[in-house]
Amino acid sequence: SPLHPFLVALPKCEHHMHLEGSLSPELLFALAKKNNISLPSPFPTVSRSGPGTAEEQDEIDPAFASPATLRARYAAFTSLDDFLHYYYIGMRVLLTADDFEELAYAYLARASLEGNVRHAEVFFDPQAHVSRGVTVAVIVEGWERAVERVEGEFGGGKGRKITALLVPCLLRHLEVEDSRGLFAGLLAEGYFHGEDGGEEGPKLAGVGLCSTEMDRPPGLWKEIFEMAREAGVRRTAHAGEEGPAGYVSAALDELWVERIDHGVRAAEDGELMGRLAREGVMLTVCPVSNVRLKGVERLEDVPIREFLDKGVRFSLNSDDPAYFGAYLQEVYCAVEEAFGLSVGEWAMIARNAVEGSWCGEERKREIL
Ligand code: ES4
Ligand code: ZN
Repeated sequence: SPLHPFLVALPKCEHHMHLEGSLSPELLFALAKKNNISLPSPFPTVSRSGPGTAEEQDEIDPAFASPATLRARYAAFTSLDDFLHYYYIGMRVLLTADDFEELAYAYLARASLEGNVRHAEVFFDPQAHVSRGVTVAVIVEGWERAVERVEGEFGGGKGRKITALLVPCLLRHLEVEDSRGLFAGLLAEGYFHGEDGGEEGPKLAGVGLCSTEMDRPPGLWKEIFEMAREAGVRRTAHAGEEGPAGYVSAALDELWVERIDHGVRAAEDGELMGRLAREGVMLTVCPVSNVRLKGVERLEDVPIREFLDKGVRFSLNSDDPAYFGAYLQEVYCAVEEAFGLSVGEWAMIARNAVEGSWCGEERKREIL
């Protein structure tokens, strides 16, 4: 596209990238080896006493033969849950603060150098780590070392190239009580920023909700998000990815979220589209993710045109770049390829992404 140099130079903000979703197959295998973590065997179990148990059979997966076979399997995801199966296996290799530092540094450096990403808000899944004995303190330690290194290397102070915030997501496939315990603990330990933004002091910029969507309506997390609202903790939730438009409304009405992650199925409801436009709710759309998880057949089927025409604000995001094969710069290019947007439309998309960020107003002015 003739717009390619312009799209690379656009200062970008990313709001929807799961740290664990930036784990490349190569780093996954390297950390499994370093940490002595067993992955599903690529070979059928041969047992003298007959076939293995159901559990053993579950741990046979030819995709784990090599990084290349794993990447090939990622290219054939059939649904959100099919992806999540691999995503949760992959993150088992993350144990130490060093591991999280390496993971976060690789993402932030690439975002800055390849995509001119100026501000990144990165999700992680505390429950999936705490359940393995890896504490939030360990993850935050690794994260902060990565952010410090990136800020040091890519320009510190006022004109620094990239700022980054960390946002825990509660996991929808687990019992609500599990979310409550985790969230109440983080709140009591003073992990959260207030709504005024800023990067100093407390470690976490808000709270999100992700994982399996079908049959797990947002309202189940109402009391927990009420705790967040009362404590002045910013809120967002995945909704309308596989689930119906009604889940987007429910996230707004029952969780008081400021943003909606994905939200693409909102386009099926004209009234809801009007509300999103009126209230200025930003959708963090992940078009390549939607294609790879079969929410839509082709990128052209993501309702980008509808959002633009109806004045629904959105940012473009990579979601799980190592699993879906596209980092943010590639997502921008893929969207341009599919929709052929104008320079004015791209400038507005990038500006809305800055305005919808959870950094302070001062930082927004620096990026704009
Ligand atoms: C996710 Cl694509 C997607 N949807 C919901 N939850 C997630 N966690 C990581 N990626
Ligand atoms: Zn996501």
